[in-house]
Amino acid sequence: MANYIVGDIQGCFDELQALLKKVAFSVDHDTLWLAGDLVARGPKSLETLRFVKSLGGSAEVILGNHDLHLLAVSLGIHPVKAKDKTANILTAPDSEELLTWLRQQPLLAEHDEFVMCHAGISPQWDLDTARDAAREVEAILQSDDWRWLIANMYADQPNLWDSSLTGLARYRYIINAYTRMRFCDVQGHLDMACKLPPSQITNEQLMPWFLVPNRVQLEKTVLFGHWAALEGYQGQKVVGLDTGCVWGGCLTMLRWDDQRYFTQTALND
Ligand SMILES: [Mn+2]
Repeated sequence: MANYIVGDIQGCFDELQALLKKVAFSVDHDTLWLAGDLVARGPKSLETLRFVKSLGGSAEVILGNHDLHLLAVSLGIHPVKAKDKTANILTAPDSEELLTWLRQQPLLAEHDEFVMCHAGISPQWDLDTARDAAREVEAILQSDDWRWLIANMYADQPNLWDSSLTGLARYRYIINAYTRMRFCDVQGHLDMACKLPPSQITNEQLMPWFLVPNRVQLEKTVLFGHWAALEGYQGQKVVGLDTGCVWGGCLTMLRWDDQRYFTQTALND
């Protein structure tokens, strides 16, 4: 009965399988937690989606920016890019089934001791606010209005949470915080432009979201992916798990129950 958490897979299906083998993952007894971005850029996004869906209740999956982008591409809102290597998902016989399953996945998943999301938790949110925010957007993605939201989600503003935000402005902030956030300024405004590792930041006004001075302290550990340039991060109740497998790094898996890490270096395809 172990909980295994893995960062961004992005189609690195063979590396995921190698990790599961390494730990002798049991579909009947263990739970696999995946921190979003199952698809894009790596070689086997279709295989990854099919496999994770087949795990049913043994997998806890949350949505990343690439997962939402795939939904946008499926609607024709954005063109299919060859470099994403996701075109075969859209033409697969089970495409509809896979994409419907994907948009049923949450933005925030929860264990007694940790929460998991793709980019992070807004520094302005306590856990109750984070939960409510996730549930608001998830309800739309799971409804017939999902096309409207996906078509209109792309915008960098508003970049600061205000509980009085309504409609699209509110949803955009929630989606950006959960799936795209990396740096914030000292007041907690999200900065969507900078993708550098923190060590290369010369602008002292920017800091990783989890180091914003007045960030609300959460009672559970936050597990997140998305930020390959961090090359993994272990801070005070904050753990980054994206170690850039798709960029030639490795896939990282944390076994929560004994806090042991397992890694699989990128395999040549
Ligand atoms: Mn991402």
